[in-house]
Amino acid sequence: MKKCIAMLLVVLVSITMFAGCASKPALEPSNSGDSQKATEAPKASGEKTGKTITIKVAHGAPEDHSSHAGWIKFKEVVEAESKGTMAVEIYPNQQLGGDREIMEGCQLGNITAGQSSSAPVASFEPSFFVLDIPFLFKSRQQVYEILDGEAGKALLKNLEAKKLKGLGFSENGFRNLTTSSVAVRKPEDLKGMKVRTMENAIHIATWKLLGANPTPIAFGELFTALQQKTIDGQENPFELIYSTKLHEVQKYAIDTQHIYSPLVIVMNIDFYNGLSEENKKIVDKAAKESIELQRSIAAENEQKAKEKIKEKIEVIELTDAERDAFRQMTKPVIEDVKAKAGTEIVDIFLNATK
Ligand code: TK8
Repeated sequence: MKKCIAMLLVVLVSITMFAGCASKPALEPSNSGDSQKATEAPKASGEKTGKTITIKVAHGAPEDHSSHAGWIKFKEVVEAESKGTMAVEIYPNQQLGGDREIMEGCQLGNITAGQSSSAPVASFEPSFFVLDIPFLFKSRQQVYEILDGEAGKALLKNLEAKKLKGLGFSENGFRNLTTSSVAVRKPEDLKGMKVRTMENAIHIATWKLLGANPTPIAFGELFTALQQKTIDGQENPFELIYSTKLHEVQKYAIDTQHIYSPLVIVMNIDFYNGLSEENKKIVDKAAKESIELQRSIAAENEQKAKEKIKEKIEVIELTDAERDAFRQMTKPVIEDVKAKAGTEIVDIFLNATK
């Protein structure tokens, strides 16, 4: 009889254990290397969950976008260099919200680290509006030199008063217009066009100057808005357009290259300051190597994505003269940028990009 009860207990325990493993957690970190259920993120100030410090990362791009590869690299370096005393969980593809929610989560500490295009960051720290000056940067090399130099470091430093440790800038890329019905070649073609913008006053002002009707919509709602034709067009780098299939609900892509979008890499500042000096160095190293890798993949993917988009829709390649017409028409927005970001940071960036 005792033997039967013991056997029954063993069977019961194994069923319970199997059921526990098989249940899909509501939110599963991507490529986290374990199926650990998404737990409440550790509070800021480097709280330790048992022996391991967990860094909960969020980003808004799909897993086949270069920014995800960047965060995988971040995870690899942190976990290897810390010999497992720090672990990174990655939540991609807007699982924890869009750019604004990710920034807010990092400020509060319920997300440890994440990324946002720089445009939404300007709502948290207005000096970032300087990055929304149309046609500011001439090339990637110029972007990296400036953002990795004193000017970029000054912007990141400004985030600290907003509870965010700026770890660096990775790459969203040069932004291009797509439209549902108009083969845009000159600003006049934009008259009255409902162009989706990010929630950023300078982007809105820029498209108004071009004669469009700018409509700020969260990135997560963009595909549906285009599909349902509640808006006529949008603008994003080719890699992101392709990886989120936006081109499949558009008719034209135009290589306006009108603004370069960096991705701002941040961490909750109390969490960062709560780390040991050694672990801070590991996070800094992981961020640097992650950004280097991500930028190289993003540069490669831009051309590949453009070719893939060409297979589905017409890609209009503007001549320098055609692109310059857009540049000239957007020049007045510089006054709005100075009013919001401050003349000092604007002058620094204008001098650096001459
Ligand atoms: C993705 C966003 C996107 C941005 C936008 O999370 O909203 O258009 O360019 O890349 O960061």
